Amino acid sequence: MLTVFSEKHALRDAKTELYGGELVPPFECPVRAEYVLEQLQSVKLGEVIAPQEFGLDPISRIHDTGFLNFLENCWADWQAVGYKGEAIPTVWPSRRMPQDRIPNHIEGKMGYYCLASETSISDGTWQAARASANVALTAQAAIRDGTNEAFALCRPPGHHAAGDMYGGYCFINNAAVAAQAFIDQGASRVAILDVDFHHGNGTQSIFYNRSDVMFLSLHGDPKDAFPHFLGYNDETGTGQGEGFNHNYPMGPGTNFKTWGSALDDACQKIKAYGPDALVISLGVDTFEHDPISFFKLTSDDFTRYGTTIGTLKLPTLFIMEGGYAVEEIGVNAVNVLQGYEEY
Ligand code: Q9C
Ligand code: ZN
Repeated sequence: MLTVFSEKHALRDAKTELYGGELVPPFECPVRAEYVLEQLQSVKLGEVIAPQEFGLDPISRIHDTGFLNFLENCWADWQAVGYKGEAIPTVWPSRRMPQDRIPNHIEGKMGYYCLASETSISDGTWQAARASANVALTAQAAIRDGTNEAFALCRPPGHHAAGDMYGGYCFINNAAVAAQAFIDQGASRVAILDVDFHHGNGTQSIFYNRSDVMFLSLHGDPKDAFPHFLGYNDETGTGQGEGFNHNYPMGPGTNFKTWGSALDDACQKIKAYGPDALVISLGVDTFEHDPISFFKLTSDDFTRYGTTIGTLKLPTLFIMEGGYAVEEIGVNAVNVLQGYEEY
């Protein structure tokens, strides 16, 4: 399988994550991508190429211009105020406050454009996020040009990022940008299957009123898991999009028996939808030893479900999302890709 990878992922190297009231080293760290790269090279999965530059146009199809300008300038603006630490918001437009005023001060801007404050912004974040989107778009272009499957080794991840909000370690929604590129190049329908442990709130919100992109997500029940405020199974889409959003929230301790049944159901819906392309938001934080998640998938389960995805026989773009058991992240991610190829 073709892999796209950018060394520039390493520019995303924040020193802090707000976790349990402490500032800790981020779970979403550069070594994650290095371990996945090492593993796919050691099993000789296939060619690894660097991304092309696509510019902001395909990103602007998904993200608000004000939001992208904010991301680009956030770190400079934060430093200009004289703050010493990494950029973390402290205030939000919460209930009974207007949702449409954008403050001038960086402190207010951060709250306007942020959905969760664990994710610090620092030097290089924007550059790495741009490179990550280029990785997704390069893999997407390979599929458009006739390659059946490709792996975008994206970092930072993307599925929590909405049209105008970052958070959950995500800045640009790589899966959404790639799905939109398929549509813009003539695809009638695209399905996005999100198997990351966390609900893909950003992707869901981006396509919620559309029927040309179906979104399906298997994830920890938001009653108990991040992002806590989206991902319930009664969220089925609105307007034209009604019936094109499918959530499978599952509780603590969920094993492959339960998770695999949800995947089978999702695959039936994808088959019935008949998409021209399938985008997989591939997070491997469903792993039994993941430090911030509560599913119980084993390394072998990743191979098994890769094969299930392969049985759909669709042009498939895998996009790296989460996974924080860093020692095993390479094996688990590459197992999915090898399982897919086994079919
Ligand atoms: N107690 C992705 O996997 N905080 N993002 C979780 C757990 C945020 C995960 C706190 C998790 C974000 C791409
Ligand atoms: Zn996740």
